[in-house]
Parts: sequence; structure tokens; C-alpha cells
Amino acid sequence: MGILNVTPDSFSDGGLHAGPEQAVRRGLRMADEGADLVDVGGESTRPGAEPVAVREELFRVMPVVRELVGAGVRVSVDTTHAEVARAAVEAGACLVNDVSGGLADPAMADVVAETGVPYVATHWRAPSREMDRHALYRDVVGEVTSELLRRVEHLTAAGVDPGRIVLDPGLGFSKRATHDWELLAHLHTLAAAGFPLLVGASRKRFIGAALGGCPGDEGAPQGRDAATAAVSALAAAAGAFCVRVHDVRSSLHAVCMAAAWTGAVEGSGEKGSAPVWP
Ligand code: PMM
Repeated sequence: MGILNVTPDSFSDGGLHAGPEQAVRRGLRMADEGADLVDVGGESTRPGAEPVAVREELFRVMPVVRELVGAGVRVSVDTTHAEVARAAVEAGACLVNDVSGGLADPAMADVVAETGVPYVATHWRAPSREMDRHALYRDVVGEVTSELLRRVEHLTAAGVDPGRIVLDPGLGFSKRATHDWELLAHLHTLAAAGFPLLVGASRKRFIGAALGGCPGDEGAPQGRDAATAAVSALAAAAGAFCVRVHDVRSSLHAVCMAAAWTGAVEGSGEKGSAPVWP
């Protein structure tokens, strides 16, 4: 999944795609590079970010969603707002990626149930401006797993098909670097819940923290793509179904290596084919 933030203030690519034309060009390039999905988002979720009005979010994302869908690209919409999710799906988006797992907007579960598209429920505790205050855990893996399963209960009670739910540990959302690493190291525990897993590690703070001090690291998020690719490979080998990344090529190649490696271990003779969206 390639990240396309149409925002002025995302932590890594904010302001890069100021107009819809630039954003569409970037989305087409990610699809050419092998992204199975291009994830269009109009609201920054970096810690401390202010919420964006639905009208503004629609204004940012809809022209990009329409153009990319028209060009045959599979688009997901990264939003916590039910109204934006509905509009994007009506325009052809094939997945709703909600970093709040339905907690930010009570209408989200109904929209997902009605539209029937796959839905990514991410572990989330609070809006961006206060998320860091909620990074308190006794057992981060157990608490994230049980809080996500509560979201699944809520979604299925609203009529969402459990076969269309993807879970995401929400790296960086109300988490410190040690929490993020612990979740990655125990991805198999979350996978045991039986849902496909999406991992959104790309260029995040915990990667910067682990890279700090490595020769060649200059500290900027844009310099973290090789490190992100390493995490993508490890996540894929641990059973992740999808990785959400800024640099598609490096992570796709890394995931292909993980597929070849795991295929050889399992004796299936797999040669590193790219994963395919069902
Ligand atoms: N992270 C961000 C935004 N959307 N969606 C999912 N499913 N998982 C994530 O971890 C996630 C996300 C924030 O990062 P960005 O500013 O690079 O988009």
C-alpha cells in the first residue's frame, strides 16, 4: 500500500503534493512501481495535529480519488470520517483505512457495513493532539489485541462482514518506540486472532530512534526508506498481509525477498512473487 497524503502537514510527505495534479502523478507512479493499493488521505495524524473539517477533507481527497480510480488504480481512503469514507467508496475506492478503528466517528461502522468494502481497523486511543498522553500500557501486546478485538465486536454488531476486516497495531498511535518494537516482535500473537494484518511502520519515529547513531543517518524521516524496507520484510515474514509505505519500490523488493525466503523454508519453491490484493 503506497501512502499518498494530500495534506499540508503530514510528518514525512506533508505539503509535497500541494495540488491534485501532483498528487495524482505521485499516485500513478506508486501504482507503476507495484503498489497494490494507493492510500489517499486528507488529514494528518501526526502527534499534535489539529483535526480537519469534513468539507476540507473532501475537497482535498475527492479529486485525487476520482482521477486515480478513473486511471484504473486501486485506491483506499485513509479517513476517520464516515462521510469521507462513503464519498470515496461511491467514487470507486475499494477499501476504507480508518486509523481510529471506528472510534472517531460513530457512523463509520454503518457506512462500512452498508458499502461492504474491506476495512482496516487500526489500534487507536485518542485524537492526534492528545494521543501521546495515552501511551500507557502494562502489557502492550495483550492490551492492543484485546482493544482491537473489541472494535471487531462493535463492527460485526453493526453488520460488517468479519471476513472483510483487516487489523493494524497502530504503530506510533498512542505508543512509544518501545511499544512499537514490542508489537512488531509479537506480530504473530496479533495474527493468531485470525484477521489479516496491516503494518504501517514507514519512516515513523520508532524507526528513527533505532537508526539514531547508525553511520549515514541524518535524522530526517525521508532518509528512513531502507530501514523501513527491512521492517517491511520482517513484518511480511511474520505474517503481515500488507505494509503501508512511502517508498513502494524498496518495500516491495524487500517483501519479495521475504516471500522467497519463507517459501524456501516451507519448501514451496516460491520465487518471490509479489503479494496480490484478493
Ligand atoms: N499511519 C498513518 C496514517 N495512516 N493507516 C494505517 N492503517 N496504519 C498506520 O500505521 C497509519 C495509517 C500516519 O503516518 P503517515 O503520516 O505517514 O501517513
